[in-house]
Amino acid sequence: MKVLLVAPKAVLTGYSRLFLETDEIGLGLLFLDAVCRKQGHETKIVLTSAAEIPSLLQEFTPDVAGITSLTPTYSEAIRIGQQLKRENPRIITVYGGHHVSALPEETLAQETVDYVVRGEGDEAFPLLLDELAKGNRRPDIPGVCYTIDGKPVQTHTKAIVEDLDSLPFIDQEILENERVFIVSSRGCPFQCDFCSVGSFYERRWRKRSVESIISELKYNDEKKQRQGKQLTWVDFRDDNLTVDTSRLVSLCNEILKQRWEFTWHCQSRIDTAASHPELLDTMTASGCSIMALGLESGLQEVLDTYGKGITFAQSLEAASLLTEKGVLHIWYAMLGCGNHLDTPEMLKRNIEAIASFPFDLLQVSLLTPFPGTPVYDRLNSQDRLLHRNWDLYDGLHCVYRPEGVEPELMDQALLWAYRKIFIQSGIRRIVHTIKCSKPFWGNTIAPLSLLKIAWDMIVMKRDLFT
Ligand code: B12
Ligand code: SF4
Repeated sequence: MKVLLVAPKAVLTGYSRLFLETDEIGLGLLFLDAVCRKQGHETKIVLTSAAEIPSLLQEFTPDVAGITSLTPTYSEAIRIGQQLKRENPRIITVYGGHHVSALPEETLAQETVDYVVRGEGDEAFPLLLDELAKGNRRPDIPGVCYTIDGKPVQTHTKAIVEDLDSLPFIDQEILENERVFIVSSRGCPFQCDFCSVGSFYERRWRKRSVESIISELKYNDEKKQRQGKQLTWVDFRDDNLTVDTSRLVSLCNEILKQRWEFTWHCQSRIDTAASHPELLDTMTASGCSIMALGLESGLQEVLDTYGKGITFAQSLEAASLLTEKGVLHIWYAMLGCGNHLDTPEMLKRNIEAIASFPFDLLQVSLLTPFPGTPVYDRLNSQDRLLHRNWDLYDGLHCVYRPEGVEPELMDQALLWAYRKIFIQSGIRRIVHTIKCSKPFWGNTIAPLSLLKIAWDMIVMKRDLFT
């Protein structure tokens, strides 16, 4: 079959230009591309918008379109499906990703959605293609949902891959990126209030063997060498690379044995980063140079309501340990908690605590209730979601009714936080941030947007909380 794999471009509003210009074809589609090609299907992957569909169909006429989306790209994903059907009603549309997995019924209610795959598509999608090729439009495959006489079926099932080592390697060249991306494990054993990873994977953390990871690295290294290039940067896209510390030590030792010269980058939880200095030594010896971690909040009482099981003191400890070991540390923090702690006083204290935190790089967002998360279920059942304009569920707009402040104040507080963190902290912090962001220049940072937000921060002089 001819399969078009589509990543929708985000609709950019306000400050989303700063972050979402990092639009990229997610690895999920690359996995689908690899399994489809292994089955003998012809594929084409695109990052596109609904407006570009007519010209795209002149080059490639698919039998099936597999469309991915996150919450902020869901509406565009639907528009893309509508445009595809308008151009050629015979194209079968299949949707997947975090948002539609959490809301399969709502997605199937759209006339132009033929199938929703809940969970991981690596096995379910090729099975669906096989059945469609045989003319079976109502297959019985876990995770594959559709409607019969307008009623959604199979929506309680989910596809989870048991053996990650069985999946083919992805084609990294599609991304045209200096980095090589590796997913060495999937899922997360935790369930934080704000995060859709725990529920999407049903809290099932699965790992690949060290042999499988090393052979994927070798495969990419050799490919680069044949092209006269070098493997310089490996980006582990696991949600938490340090879940199984003994596997990680074996992986680091194998990387060392191969005498590779690349540096690598991962995400972790502060409790592992802060409590295992010897693990950090092994990681840095094998090339770990950047680590991203969730600070989440500067206030312990807020952290306690997020259910992550971490403390602000642990984050401070982790930051100083990482600095000592020479690892660049990137942190993610949020404003808002969707409960009684959303007050002007708490917002102010949170911003002050985050601003005084010794980060190398930092991204602050507003708490966003993504479907599938406990905070979404809570706010939805309390009827406190302001709207379902998914384009604005991007971490930069307040989309729920906080208990103690106006939503508009939350929106302004985000800009105020950046002002406090960068402008008021003085020139040393700005210089440090610019220096630390160097590895990402030209990669994920949009310079014009950065100038725009910097300008807005400079002109925003009024203290929101006085
Ligand atoms: C790497 C990453 C990024 C990268 C790349 C994004 C991308 N498009 O994948 C960057 C930095 C750009 C990014 C940005 C953002 N991200 Co992000 N990101 C991740 C992260 C850590 C890993 C993604 C990944 O590679 N997964 C591994 C692959 C294999 O899994 P997958 O993509 O989900 O695909 C599988 C299934 O979903 C399914 N599937 C997916 N699509 C399809 C399609 C079909 C047809 C089928 C059949 C199946 C299928 O099968 C795939 C194979 O198993 C995830 C956390 C996570 N574990 O998913 C957060 C995550 C996806 N990000 C999230 C968010 C919120 C964002 C931002 C909004 C943050 C911000 N404010 O800047 C932006 C939005 C960007 C955009 N334009 O939409 C949320 C999404 C929640 C939601 N419901 O939308 C997540 C889940 C994190 C979280 N803690 O909740 N992100
Ligand atoms: S925030 Fe991190 S630890 Fe918590 S559920 Fe998400 S991935 Fe797991």
